[in-house]
Amino acid sequence: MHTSSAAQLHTTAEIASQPDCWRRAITLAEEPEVVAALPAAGERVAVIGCGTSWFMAQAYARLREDAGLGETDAFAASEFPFGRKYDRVVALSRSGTTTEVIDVLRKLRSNVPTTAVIGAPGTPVTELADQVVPLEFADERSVVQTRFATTALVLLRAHLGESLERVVLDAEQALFEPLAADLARSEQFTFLGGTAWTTGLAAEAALKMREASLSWAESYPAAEYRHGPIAITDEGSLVWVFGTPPVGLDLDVAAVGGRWVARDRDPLAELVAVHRLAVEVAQLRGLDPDTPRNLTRSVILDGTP
Ligand code: F1P
Repeated sequence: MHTSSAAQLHTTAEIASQPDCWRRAITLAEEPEVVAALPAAGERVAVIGCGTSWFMAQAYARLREDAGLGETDAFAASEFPFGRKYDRVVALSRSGTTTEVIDVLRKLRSNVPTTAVIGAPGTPVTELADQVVPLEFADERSVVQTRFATTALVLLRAHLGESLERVVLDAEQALFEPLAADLARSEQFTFLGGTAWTTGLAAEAALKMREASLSWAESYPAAEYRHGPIAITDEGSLVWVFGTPPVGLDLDVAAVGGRWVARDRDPLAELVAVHRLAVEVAQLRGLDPDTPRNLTRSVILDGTP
């Protein structure tokens, strides 16, 4: 099978463009129309998405709530609890065409204020949402999402009031630092969220490994790892933590033969390192990350008008 070199892939180019996209998002977060479209302090908010966008929703929801800005839930769009009362629903969608997201926005119309953060303007999600924050500069040709998702989360983090310049520098470092050669040869990948908001990032890291490289990849809150998942760890396992790990977990992983990775970098920048790892593992296995097996850029189900 012919595979492109990493340098020729859309996926690789999009991964490498993340620091530039993040800088644009940080600036955009200060625009008055963006500030007006995103949740105000004190609002009770639900954030929805599918796949990668759901995991970014999880990370944002926990960050917003922990910042004291209001109760914030995250849901896979397919599981939205219509019986609950929210002041605003935020939808994340790169494509703007995902059926489950469209269904929620259609049902909420005229009842709850909605905001969509999207990659592709002029799509059904932009027509259904009351307010739209377009990030078309971060849209992607790749099926496997990288930069749209992280750019949306940077925008949302900036809107929460975080200062993100160091995060961008961390991402630049994650792009240029060589990946240890043995990481890509792991047989099994476990990603852990060291702090509540990073569990969504860990889930996204595992999804990236599955989508791009067909790897056996799992994710958990870090403290849950001892409650069962440790059973699968052996000499072929990589255990990678995002954020601060529980004390002693590194020793527990080492004791069962796993390779432990924990770095003092912003967890979103660590996700960039996993993006690179996913491409590297795919290529080692003779796969083309630009044409992932069984996936499409957006899931559009039959019957979607
Ligand atoms: C998100 C998504 C991707 C997934 C797949 C289908 O869609 O679920 O995360 O990798 O390719 O689409 P979107 O609503 O963000 O466009």
